[in-house]
Amino acid sequence: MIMIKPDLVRILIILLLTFYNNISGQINLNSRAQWFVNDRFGMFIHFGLYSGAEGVWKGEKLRNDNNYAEWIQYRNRITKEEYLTLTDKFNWNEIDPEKWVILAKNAGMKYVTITAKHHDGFALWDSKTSDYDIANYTNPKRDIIRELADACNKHGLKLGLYYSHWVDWEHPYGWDHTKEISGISSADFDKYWQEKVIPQMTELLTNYGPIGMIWFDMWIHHSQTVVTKDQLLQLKQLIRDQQPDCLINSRLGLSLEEDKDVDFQELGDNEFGQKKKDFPWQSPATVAHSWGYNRLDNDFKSTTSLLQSLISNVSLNGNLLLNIGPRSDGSIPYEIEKRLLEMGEWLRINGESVYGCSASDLPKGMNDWGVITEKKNPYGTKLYLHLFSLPPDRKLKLTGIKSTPLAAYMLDDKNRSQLSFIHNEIITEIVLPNVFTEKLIPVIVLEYQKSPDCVIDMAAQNIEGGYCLTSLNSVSFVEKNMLIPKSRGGTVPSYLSIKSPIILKWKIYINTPGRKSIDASYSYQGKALNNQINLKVSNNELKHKITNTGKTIGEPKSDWVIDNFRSSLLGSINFNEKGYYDLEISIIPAKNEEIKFQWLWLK
Ligand code: FHN
Repeated sequence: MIMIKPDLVRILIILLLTFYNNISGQINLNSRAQWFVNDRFGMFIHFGLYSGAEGVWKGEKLRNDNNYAEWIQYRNRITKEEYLTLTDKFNWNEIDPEKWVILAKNAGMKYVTITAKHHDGFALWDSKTSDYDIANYTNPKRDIIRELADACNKHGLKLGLYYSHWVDWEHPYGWDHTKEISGISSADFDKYWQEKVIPQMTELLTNYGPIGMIWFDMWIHHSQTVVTKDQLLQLKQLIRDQQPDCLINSRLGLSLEEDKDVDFQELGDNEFGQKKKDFPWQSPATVAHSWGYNRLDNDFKSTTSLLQSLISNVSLNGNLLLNIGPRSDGSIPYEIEKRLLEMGEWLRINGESVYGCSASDLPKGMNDWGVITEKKNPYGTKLYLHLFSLPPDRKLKLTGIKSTPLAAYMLDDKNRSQLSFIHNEIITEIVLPNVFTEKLIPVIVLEYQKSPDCVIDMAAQNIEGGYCLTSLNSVSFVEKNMLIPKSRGGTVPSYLSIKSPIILKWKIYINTPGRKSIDASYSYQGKALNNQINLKVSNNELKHKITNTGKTIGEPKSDWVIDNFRSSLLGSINFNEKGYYDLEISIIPAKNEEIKFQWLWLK
């Protein structure tokens, strides 16, 4: 029998991990952020005095429809003295931050970021800098940050700290938005900065062990605020000096162009990714609307849609930071806890398709049935197809991959029973099981010998086996100002505004030859009779006259008259053989009157 020395095993593991890290998909990140792009999913906690108000003050609801309960002091104009009476509402015997960490762990989250100090200026730790802290109002003294740090340590999660740096409603020289009326001198603001921000941040960075990230807030660039670039650089340097491995989010307030030394980009509240980015990024999101606990906020997103947000972000190289707002007794609203546990259940079985995954090379939305994540390892590459919708014929068509998979199976199938599939040039057609054991989002694994070759400029077949050809999946360049977004609540769809002749081209792959019909959807409000659409594919041509499409009612009984978008049959064309086809249309407005082109539909 061959004995392998433990040291050798260690070296082999390190080599393997190094190799793994080097080939992992996402580039343009520093080594500090490696864990972040691996972990993908974290918990945000908004907890503070506002949690005791629950979004209502003296019987009056929060004075803002966004339900942000943590803003109640500012919105409802509550004095500091009155606001402090909220401390009586807290049940300190019940509040146990370890329970939040356990929930995060069970939800499949890998890091926790808590509001150490939110805009109200109240510190959740025993701060030596200010008495406006939790230790001063609890007996025995509590230090939520210490307790959370210990719990994170115990359960193997990373700790992040939210710190509201330039907005502070407590300090006389911190910023609150009423100062837009009174103004504040830069000397006074700097007093706040040097007296409160720098010493408090030093406490957080030196007393609580390793901090995974400091989460700054407000999305505004410093040039539009009271805080200066120098102050932000001072703060950033403090973090780099005290905790070189700690990540800093982009809401610090320096643009990535002026200072590249920020570790990841934080998108807007509940803003999700739209396209693949190599630089690490994250969406902070809520389960309903409010961040702090608000008892009137009950518009909860479903578990499936929360999972879709997470997976879609990962499919574009992004993370999700999902928020809980504990009550003043520390409990988590059932609706939120339930969804988090269901997400955890899904991740326990399917997490392989999220953790350590990155974007595939195929563009977002190319395949309309769901999203794809990718994982490279020393033995090959796996693609994970997340099915958000199911094709009616149970045959899933993946368009855009040239390589033939070695294997296809459901991720939740321990036996890895092979799914049958046919691969045709750039379409992999997979026969789906009749019944899925996974009820929320089934995942198909496709294994490849190496990173699969992709063709990204194709218009894919959609779930119904047709092709919806728009300016977005065409290979032609179109001026940005011609792309008109949807309006009037989506009753006017997005379209391409055409006032002079234009040619649009698409590339498609036909895998089931035969006669296909082609429709076009457009709106035209003029009177000319010789507006033209000419379509060419292979050696065939179709000509169509565009006529006035009239008006319609967007919303019944609300005086909502909009331009009608009508779909017209252009004709049919025989596609004799399997293969690639170039399809082109010329749209020719007769009198430079606008034609609003929406799509072609080929099936
Ligand atoms: O004003 C805050 C808000 O209260 C909450 O903390 C969110 C979380 O992203 N950030 C700010 C608004 O963007």
